Amino acid sequence: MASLTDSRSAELYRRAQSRLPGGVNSPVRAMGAIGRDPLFIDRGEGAELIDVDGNRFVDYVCSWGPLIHGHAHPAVLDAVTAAAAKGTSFGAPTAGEVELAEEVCSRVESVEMLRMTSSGTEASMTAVRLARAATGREKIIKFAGAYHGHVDGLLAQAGSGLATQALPASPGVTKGAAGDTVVIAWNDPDALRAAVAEHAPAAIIAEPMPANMGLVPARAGFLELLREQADASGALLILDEVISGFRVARGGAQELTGVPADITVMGKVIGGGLPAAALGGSTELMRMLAPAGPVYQAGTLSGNPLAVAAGLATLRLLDEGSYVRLATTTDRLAEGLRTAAGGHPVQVQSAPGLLTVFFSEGPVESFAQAQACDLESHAAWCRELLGRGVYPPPSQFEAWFPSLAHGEEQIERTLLAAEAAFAALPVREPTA
Ligand code: KE4
Repeated sequence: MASLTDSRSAELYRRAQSRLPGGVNSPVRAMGAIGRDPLFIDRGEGAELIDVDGNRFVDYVCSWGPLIHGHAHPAVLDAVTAAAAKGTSFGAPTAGEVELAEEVCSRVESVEMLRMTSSGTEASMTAVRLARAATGREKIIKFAGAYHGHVDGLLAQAGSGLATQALPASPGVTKGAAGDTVVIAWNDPDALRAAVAEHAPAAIIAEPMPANMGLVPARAGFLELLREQADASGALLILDEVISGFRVARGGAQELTGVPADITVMGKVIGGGLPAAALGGSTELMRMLAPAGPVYQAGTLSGNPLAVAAGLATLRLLDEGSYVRLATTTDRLAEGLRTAAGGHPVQVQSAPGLLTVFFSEGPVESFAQAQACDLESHAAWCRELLGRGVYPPPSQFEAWFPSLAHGEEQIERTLLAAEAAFAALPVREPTA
């Protein structure tokens, strides 16, 4: 086992646990899913993280997606510094918010107007409220394994039978809140048709490139079926592009797949590492939001000038060449990881700017198949990677986020570490 000096992290973790639940401000950071304590980070430099003990890592979390240019990009820092020098928040409209809205609308064809929020959770919560207001209906169909933030109605898990009312997925979520949600299996056309026919929903909400059960792309024709079922039933299609937006292509998954949303949820890259998210759609639909319309929505720091500056700088650095480069880096990494795995039964599933290494004998096309992965081997492999200077997302149900700062040197280091990490694992015989 490659070891890590982590005494300062351990000391900080000890203190953190007495003041922060689980010692962290977001659960996945605690690294419980890979069987170790969290590392506390001192700074980021391009594609790399340096923790408080001075350990240096090639980073594949990159703040869970926002840092498409890597850590501390000079252009982003300059923009944020300049904005901060003018004040950090006004509670009044600014030019930057107009510019960012225009930039987003120029990229995502289905978005004619948007409302900013401070988190993806708020944006998806608002998208659901807007869909219910626009249709006068109540039910929402979502997919098992998809994550749209921690809003009560979407913290729901599949009910007992096919396409029945969902059950709370967390204590504190009421049956009432979860009961208006129907959870069905991803990539299951029959379940989708049955749920739409039975519930005539206000909306179908989906990650067009699900990355919260690990990366589990839609099977051929499935996204088109979402669009077709929404149109046929009068439901709205909400595509949650918090991860895929501005990452998999200039116009996100909708550009790559040609399947448009009625409402698009955006986040991460749009804020360049500062708190910003948004929902967008047609002018007619978005004008239902207060104060233009009756659907209430608000936020003290929505469209915050520093987050807008970071987001604008980030988006303006992203040209067509960026997406070619990010896709090439991702393909090189995915192919190299497949080779590094040797005899281990792993599936490396990838899309431009995203990949997941599933410890599975076969392709992963649903949440159930993701849950059936060899989580113990995945955890051990991640611990070995950390001991060799690579910082993977600490959960089988997350994606790797390569950035434009990941150059040949970082990829080489990653693949050497991955090969050694695989070699350090016992090869498990395929299950009968
Ligand atoms: P936030 O509320 O965390 O800004 O966004 C929620 C959200 C919405 N939609 C999608 C598709 C998302 O992936 C997320 C949040 N992503 C996780 C990582 N998979 C954030 C990391 C964390 O929870 O700490």
